[in-house]
Amino acid sequence: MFNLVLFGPPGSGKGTQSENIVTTYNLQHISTGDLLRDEVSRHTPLGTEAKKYMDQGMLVPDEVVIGMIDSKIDENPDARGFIFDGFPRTRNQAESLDKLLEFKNTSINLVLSLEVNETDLIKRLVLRGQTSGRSDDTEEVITKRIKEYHLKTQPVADYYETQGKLERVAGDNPIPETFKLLTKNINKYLLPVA
Ligand code: B4P
Repeated sequence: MFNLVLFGPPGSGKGTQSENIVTTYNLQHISTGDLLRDEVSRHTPLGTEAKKYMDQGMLVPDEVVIGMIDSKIDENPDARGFIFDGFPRTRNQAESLDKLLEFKNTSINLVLSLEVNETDLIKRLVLRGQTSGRSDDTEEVITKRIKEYHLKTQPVADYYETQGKLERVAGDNPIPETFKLLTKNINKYLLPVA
């Protein structure tokens, strides 16, 4: 089994690149952002709780997100591997993921960190906000999300760097070029199927 974490600030292209990686390598995609938005749109108790944090640009509490990941892995016992998109976002989430995977006799193989400057991140997300209808894609909330990223999520990169699993990839090129850079790293571990 091959498990990949796609890491980076809001708007760095994690969701965008995951779509291509999933088809190229036949991996199971787990996006905590998508899972949370699905809960919000179905007005579940979890979604109602999560929305309060998301609308303010804050991270949803760890227990909520970790529980979702656990069930998603169990739903896909025959997966070739998983791509974790937008998770882990705190050191606590990263440690919990390691324990969870160890219990399932597997582990994280590679962490690809998409590096994009802050001006481009804001531009991309404001642009997406014009059509996405996402309540967290306004300039005010985006600024808070980036702050939250620096405070709570960036330490996750150090956590994986210490384990020798982190590779930094330039994320400010056009989408196909960024994809090529990502595949260069993944191909060292896994052959494409498409
Ligand atoms: P996410 O859904 O993970 O969203 P994101 O940070 O906006 O996204 P991403 O990096 O995937 O950007 P994308 O490809 O879409 O999180 C949303 C919220 O959910 C969080 O703020 C938090 O509240 C909550 N949450 C999620 N996971 C959590 C966790 N683990 N713990 C706690 N809370 C959690 O790209 C953005 C835009 O840029 C798109 O419009 C795209 O077309 C464009 N783009 C992409 N690549 C480009 C490129 N190379 N050039 C130009 N534009 C590009």
